[in-house]
Amino acid sequence: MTYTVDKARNIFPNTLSAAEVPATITRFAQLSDEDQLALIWFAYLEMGQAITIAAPGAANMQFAELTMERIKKMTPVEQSQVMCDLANRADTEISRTYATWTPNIKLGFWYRLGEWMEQGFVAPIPEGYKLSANAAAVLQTIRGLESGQQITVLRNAVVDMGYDTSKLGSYERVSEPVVVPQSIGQRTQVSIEGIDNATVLSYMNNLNANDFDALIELFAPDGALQPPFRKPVVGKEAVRRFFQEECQNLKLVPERGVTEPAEDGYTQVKVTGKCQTPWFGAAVGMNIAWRFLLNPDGKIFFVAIDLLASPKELLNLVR
Ligand code: 45D
Repeated sequence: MTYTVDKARNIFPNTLSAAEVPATITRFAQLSDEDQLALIWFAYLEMGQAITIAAPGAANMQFAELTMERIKKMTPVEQSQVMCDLANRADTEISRTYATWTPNIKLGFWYRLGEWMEQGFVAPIPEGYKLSANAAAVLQTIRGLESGQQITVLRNAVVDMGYDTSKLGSYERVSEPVVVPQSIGQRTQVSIEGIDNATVLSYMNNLNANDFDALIELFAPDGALQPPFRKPVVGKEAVRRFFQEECQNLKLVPERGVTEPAEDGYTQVKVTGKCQTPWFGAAVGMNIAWRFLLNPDGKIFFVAIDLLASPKELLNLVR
């Protein structure tokens, strides 16, 4: 039997991902809208003391601008309502607009709102707001996570807000412009202890160079990519769109790996290392595993990206 995506998801089953992250998101989603907003505010303030977040570029912000200006002109009560509606996933015009944005636009929107809340242009979280016992417990859990896991919880909370896209019918996705790939002379090449597989090395180098055209050619037509805590994105066109929408300016720092034959002439490769997001740069190194399944032509049939449970997992290369 040849591989299916479902079967491929189980390669290297001993890989331990950070299960605390989806568990925390589930608990977060059960809180009231006010508790959710206050909790993120407190978590964000606390994290901001240890790590600095990069300001979003103008190119990312242009799409949120109209909505932001509209919010700025509202009364404080209306502003708070808009934020609660987003957390509630209510059916409002702003919640619908928000739902069409890619994750980076959503994050940029909240980044600016946070600044405006601090500066007094947008209604702040009331001083002395007291979290419910459940919300306080979720905040306590977040405090105990490593920084890569903390920012993943925050990102997921932001991505999940707004109206449900599956209820939108047909709509146009709003994403940032695609950056120009790095020029050949500026590119760096990764080296991975234990790995000389050309497809895997090219995957890392092309992603680091934002060269999504070359990157997508490494995939089989029915190839799939599974981001952390998400379902696989299946098929070359969908994977290409995912790269353009969510993978600009990432920095992959793979460290070591293993290669071994799999069934039917396929090859499986596990690599572990770090990954940086442009939002936090080198200040947050997320511990990552890449689990590749290459078809007999050396094309990527499947790759899963896992956020690892702990740094110890970086050394776990057993099958
Ligand atoms: O509600 O090989 C306020 C793939 C309070 C691709 C706020 C990858 C109110 C293939 C503070 C205002 C992508 C899968 C909110 C590799 C309120 C591949 C604001 C992996 C919300 C390696 C909150 C990439 C704010 C990875 C502004 C793992 C929060 C990338 C901002 C991971 C949070 C990237 C931010 C992550 C979080 C980025 C900016 C986890 C960013 C997280």
